[in-house]
Amino acid sequence: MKKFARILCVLLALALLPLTFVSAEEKVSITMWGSDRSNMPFRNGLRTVETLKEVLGIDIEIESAPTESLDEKYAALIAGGNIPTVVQYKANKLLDYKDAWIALEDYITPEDTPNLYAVYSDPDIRRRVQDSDGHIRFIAQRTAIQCGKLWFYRQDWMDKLNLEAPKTFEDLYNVFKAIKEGDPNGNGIADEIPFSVRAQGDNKRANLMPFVHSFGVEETFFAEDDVVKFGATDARMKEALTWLSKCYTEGLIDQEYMTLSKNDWYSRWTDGSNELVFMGYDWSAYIDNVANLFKGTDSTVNIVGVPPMEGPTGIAQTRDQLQPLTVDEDWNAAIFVGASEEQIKAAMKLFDYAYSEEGMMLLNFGYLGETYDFDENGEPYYTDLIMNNPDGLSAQDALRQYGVQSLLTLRQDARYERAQVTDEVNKTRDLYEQENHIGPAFPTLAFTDDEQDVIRAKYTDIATYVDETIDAFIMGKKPLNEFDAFVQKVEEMGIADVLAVYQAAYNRYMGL
Ligand SMILES: [Ca+2]
Repeated sequence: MKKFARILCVLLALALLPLTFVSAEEKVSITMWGSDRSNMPFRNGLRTVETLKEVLGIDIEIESAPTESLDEKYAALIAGGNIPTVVQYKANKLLDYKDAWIALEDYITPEDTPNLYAVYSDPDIRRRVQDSDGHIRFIAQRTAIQCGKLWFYRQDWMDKLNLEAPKTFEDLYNVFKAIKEGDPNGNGIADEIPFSVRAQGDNKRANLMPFVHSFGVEETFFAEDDVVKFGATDARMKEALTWLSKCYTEGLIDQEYMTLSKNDWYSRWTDGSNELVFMGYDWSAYIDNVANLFKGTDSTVNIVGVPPMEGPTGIAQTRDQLQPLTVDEDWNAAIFVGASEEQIKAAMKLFDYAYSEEGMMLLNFGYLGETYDFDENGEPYYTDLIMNNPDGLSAQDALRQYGVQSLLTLRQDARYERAQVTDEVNKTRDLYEQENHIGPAFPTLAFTDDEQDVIRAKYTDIATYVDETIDAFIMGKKPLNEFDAFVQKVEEMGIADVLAVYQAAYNRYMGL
């Protein structure tokens, strides 16, 4: 933070220099920093970026930050002081440096940015981007659907072993056992892996833990009757961990759930001959991705989406679903305080365009007559170039070659989500949304500097300790009769102080 104060001094000094006027003909240039992923490119030369430059009459220079160790790259960017006009990152990481970004609320107006205004004047949206002092410091991606991730399994194996669809965790345990012992892949070896997930995100067990939601808790913070609680040490977590640990130690859950890459996970489903996995949890489109792995080798395979299992009190929910704004992801855009007024306006024009109908079509569907067309009902559909890509790319990868749905802050469209996937995926997503299988998600909160100090001082160590201990419980390295000692240690480490800070931020968010 001290380093940053020095940057500000330099900026102030620069501001006092005589202004140099540019000719009216000269285009405004903005620079944008953001995460560049192999499957989600954010680079100069992307076709959508070229189109945006042309349509908006601004020069856009992208500073790609390869996605590996993005946190360190972001810290280096801030410390280096040579900060681009726009920086895209996770909301909480941006708000770690509140002074670095301009307040945007005065730039979100019906006249200048009508498309942003239409969205951000909604109080439920506004509170999701509002900082602890009431300012808006970033523009976020607007999502279109709620159901993002879900469970799916091999119905053909269920049929083969004459199993009934499980409803409860006890049923699911019994199904896992039957799969493990029933040899549905027919090789005479008990090599089946009843439940397997790939390691994902900062929390490597992100695709395993949603099982605990049906027990009524979340892994970390959640609210119950407006009281903020800590899930890891809740008595209900002990129940959930008992079930997970039983499954893991009996070999019903993948022994490598912490480390499995996407490709290794895929080859567990099938490597062309051996088929090991029964059930998984991932983004809904993975129902199709996984089914496609069997194309040409096994036509009997039938991957279906399944609702969450029912917990001890009858809850059957997953809570880690999409929010109206994805503030936890890498594409929230803030504007650097060192930007000129022209650059600020140009950046806001770009964001506003991304939220407009025209910009939304460009960034969700691409190019009319090339990547998409309209059917007789006026609904857009992707052309064969995308859906049956000649280079064998998945629909999503084919689109992203064009810079469609790349890491630009944008407004997603439900038609994009529906047009890309099979009826099975759409059916399951509808089931989750319509039959109350999506539980209340805890909001991403904005903290004051003082509150952040408490979190840094106390919660950093707690999070590390909890993280390791939960895995030790699941893997049977630590018996669950040590759960109470674990709870006590977390209390000694100061979880009550952290909860007080979360409660204060939560109350601000809720207007309590
Ligand atoms: Ca077998």
